[in-house]
Amino acid sequence: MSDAPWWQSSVVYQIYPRSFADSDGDGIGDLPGILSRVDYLSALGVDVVWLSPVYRSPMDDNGYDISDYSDVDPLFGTLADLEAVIEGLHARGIKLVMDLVVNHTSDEHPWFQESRDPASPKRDWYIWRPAREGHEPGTPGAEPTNWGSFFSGSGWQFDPKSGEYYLHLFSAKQPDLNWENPEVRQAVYAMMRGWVERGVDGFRMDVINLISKTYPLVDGPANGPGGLCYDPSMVVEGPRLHEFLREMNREVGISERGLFTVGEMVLVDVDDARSHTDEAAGELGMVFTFEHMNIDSGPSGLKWDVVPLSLPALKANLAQWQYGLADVGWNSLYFENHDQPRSVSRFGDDGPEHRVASAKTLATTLHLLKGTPYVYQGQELGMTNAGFASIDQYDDLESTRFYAEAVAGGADPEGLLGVIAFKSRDNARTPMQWDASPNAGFTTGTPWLPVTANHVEINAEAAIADPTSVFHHYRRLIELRHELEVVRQGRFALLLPDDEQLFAYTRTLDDEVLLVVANWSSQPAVLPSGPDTLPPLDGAELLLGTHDDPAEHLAPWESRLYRLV
Ligand code: TEU
Repeated sequence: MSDAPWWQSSVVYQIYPRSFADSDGDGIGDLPGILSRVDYLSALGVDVVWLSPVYRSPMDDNGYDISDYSDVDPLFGTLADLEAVIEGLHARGIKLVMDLVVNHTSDEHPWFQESRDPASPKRDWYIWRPAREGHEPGTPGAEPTNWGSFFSGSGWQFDPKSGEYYLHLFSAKQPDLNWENPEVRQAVYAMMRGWVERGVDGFRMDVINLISKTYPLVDGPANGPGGLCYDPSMVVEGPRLHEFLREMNREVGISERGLFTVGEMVLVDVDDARSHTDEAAGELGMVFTFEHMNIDSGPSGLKWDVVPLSLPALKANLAQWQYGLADVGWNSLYFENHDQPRSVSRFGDDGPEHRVASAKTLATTLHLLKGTPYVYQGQELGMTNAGFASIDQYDDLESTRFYAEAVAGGADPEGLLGVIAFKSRDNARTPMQWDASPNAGFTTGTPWLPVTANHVEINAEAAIADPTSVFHHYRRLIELRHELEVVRQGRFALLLPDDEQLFAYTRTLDDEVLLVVANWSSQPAVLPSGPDTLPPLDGAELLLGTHDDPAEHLAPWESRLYRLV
């Protein structure tokens, strides 16, 4: 065993509490629901649970708009319920990581309410600006800059109470905190220390590379709808980001206490990631990149501009991160979360013939890379996209606002619905499929988002009972990471970079070499042999495969893990 930090040997399971398990029949998942399922997590074998926000919130963005950082929202239960979840997980050797959303608060947070008064000592806790010079405050075009919000429309909201605008990079109910103000930073660190004292093992930090803004705030290129600037490079990686992250690490004792941290970072590249996750920097354990999530986006880079996935491009990107963080820093590994569609529908083949094999092969490919893998609830079952056909079925503000704005701009509603059905965040937010009963065992009431009809077949109960299920494949991959140092720390090398069907790579530690070959297509694939292809397989030991009786060819979506001799 190396002396690497504990989280480098871990697999994380993300719970989106609203959609995981409902104990009281109100149709919304809650903490007692999570507690009732901890044995399931233990059976899967994960080491860490990342809990999306359960704090008090008006739920404009399902809890990513927080009005009280130190309490649990009654929708999800009580502080005592959260403590019971922490105990239940710890008793099974599973750690708990909380979501930390501190780029912004809710507009209903008392800090913001106070801040609306220009005479308040909290005025400077948020980012207030007067109207653009020569413009009447509150009139079209008077916003202080042309920045668009990530959720459509302007990133500025006029507050008639004080006649000024506040910045909100997300919804108007998510005002950005002013991290230049040391009182803001100290309030955040004190809150984090409070959670650590309650037994929390770390933090997933929401859009943390947006906290340092580049001043003065100025107009950017008008490259978006309505002449707004949709150029996130204006707002990421500001000049004081490293300083703030180091200060946070010190003040909360992140490195000192061995806490788990992952920073969600919009537009982060490998060099930035290395600088933030270099142990010597004293900042973060790892970051979430978005780069591989944008490979099926067109030249605009916008998520709704969908193009077919290029496998060589995806491989090149993942390899770049593997190589870039090989010696310094650490990777997070994910294909899904609560903001992304289901990977089996997006990158795999979710039809009846290939769903199981493709879900397993995506898992094989991801979990045998070097880094910390993340499983998003239901991914281990091969849950699919929601298949909504009408805009009324969607709940997520990102999807509904994009639709409204695009329809107003003259876009074809049918075309929009197709794109939204493919990419909407609600695809990941449909209720967890526990069993074949009418509400999938998620709730006894009416679920807040429709249960996917395929739960009759795709559910945890059926998966646990079937040794060939996607669930058991994940369980085995997690076990392999725990068993083999080469999976945890081995050096990565990409093979067949230009192959349109095969994803192949090796992992090497001392004289142990693992080979992963995965057919990322719904057609059979020939295993190439000869120079510059795959290493010889003579005598190789098959450690894990998706299919029985492996043949010379790979079946559609077949993947194999070999130990070479
Ligand atoms: O997401 C950050 C983010 O950039 C998203 O808006 C992302 O661009 C979008 O979801 C892709 O579809 C984080 C949280 O993960 C997300 O749930 C929140 O809505 C957002 O921050 C605001 O807190």
